[in-house]
Amino acid sequence: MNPIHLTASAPLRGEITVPGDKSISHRAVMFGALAKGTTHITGFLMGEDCLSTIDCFRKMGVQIEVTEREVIVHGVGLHGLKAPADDLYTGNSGTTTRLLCGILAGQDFSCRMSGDASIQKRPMGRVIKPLREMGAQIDGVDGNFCPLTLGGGKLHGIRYPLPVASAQLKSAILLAGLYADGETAVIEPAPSRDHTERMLRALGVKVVTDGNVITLTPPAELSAQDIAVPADISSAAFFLVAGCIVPGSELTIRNVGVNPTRTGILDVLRDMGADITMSNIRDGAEPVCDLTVRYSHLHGAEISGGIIPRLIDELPVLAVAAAFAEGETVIRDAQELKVKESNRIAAMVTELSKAGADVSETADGMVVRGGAPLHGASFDTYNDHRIAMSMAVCALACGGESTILDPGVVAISYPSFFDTLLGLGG
Ligand code: SPQ
Repeated sequence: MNPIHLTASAPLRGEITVPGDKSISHRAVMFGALAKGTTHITGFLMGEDCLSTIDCFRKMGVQIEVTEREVIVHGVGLHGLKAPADDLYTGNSGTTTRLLCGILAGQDFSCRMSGDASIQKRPMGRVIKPLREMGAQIDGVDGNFCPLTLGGGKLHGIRYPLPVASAQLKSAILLAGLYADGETAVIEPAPSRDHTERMLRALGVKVVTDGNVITLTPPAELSAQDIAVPADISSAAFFLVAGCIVPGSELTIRNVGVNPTRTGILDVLRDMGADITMSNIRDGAEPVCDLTVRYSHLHGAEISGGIIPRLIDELPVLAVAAAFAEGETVIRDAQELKVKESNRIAAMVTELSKAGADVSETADGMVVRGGAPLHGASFDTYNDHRIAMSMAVCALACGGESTILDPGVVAISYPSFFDTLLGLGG
């Protein structure tokens, strides 16, 4: 895709719906494939990452129909997956790769799995270690990187303290636990997104959360349930920040998933002085509401500790908010950002500096001294969807023209991002 040019934006106004939640879309296909019966998924995210998940399950013999309205997964049951004829390719998707490790650990066939250049740099040792303790045959390059080789094994339950607050690691262990001969428990250092637990419960699996301990009892089967995927708060985040920093803006984002393990962005933006209101709140398998944001005078904040896993993917765009906020924002305890699709700390520090922001990298985060006017620049995207969208939001409030190089990477999680922006007057 050609570079995109952006100039300082007119006020952003209107109502939008952002695409379906990426984390829930992946899990809907995975759990639908392992269930007995047919799963109809509405609101599915047609982003490249979720299409990688569909592709992997098709290669393992699962029939998946994609129509304009819904995705239909014809479940094969817990023990119905077939050995793929080719290697499984997970593209750019950490969620597909790590959750599949858990599922493949329990199969009675062997296969290889890999992804793109970014996936081959992301740490898999954190998943390999507990799965081996459960009895799985799994290895990777230097014991840590893709391509991974996975072979079946007889699994037994473990009680495992997670070294990092990671929903992918937690989910991989719980998914392997579906195939174990006893209970599996994970102990979280801080709460991470709990979609796996909620969705498995809805499919009839006994998953008990007691404080920071989550215990799964292996079921005989999962029973299929239709799934309505809410809009992704991680995608809404770009418009929440854009609404705050582009003068005169007022916009509403409809039907956003506001699971409390994902709403750290709302807490921090409000703490920074953002005018954000929730309406039309509905409680279901996942709570949803409409979010309205108005242009706000932001001030700096400290973002650290237990809130970090609740906003880990929103930190790049929060760094943009910080650059337009009066005073200092300190982000700590966010070293996990270094092992995402790119090193998101280094990427944001470099790109915000190009716009003239006063920002410095620290060992586990960054310090942003905001409030001075920023100017347009040519921004790199590091082949990372969240960096591309964060810098596009930044460009809307910079003076002069900016360029987003390689903007096509937004297709990983939000293919229509630039169309939505244009529709709002951006
Ligand atoms: O799937 P992937 O590539 O890891 O995607 C990211 C993202 O920014 O879209 C992270 F790079 O989201 C992760 C998130 O950071 C999705 C996720 C999940 O669905 O379980 C959990 C988080 O990762 P982790 O490592 O903290 O568990």
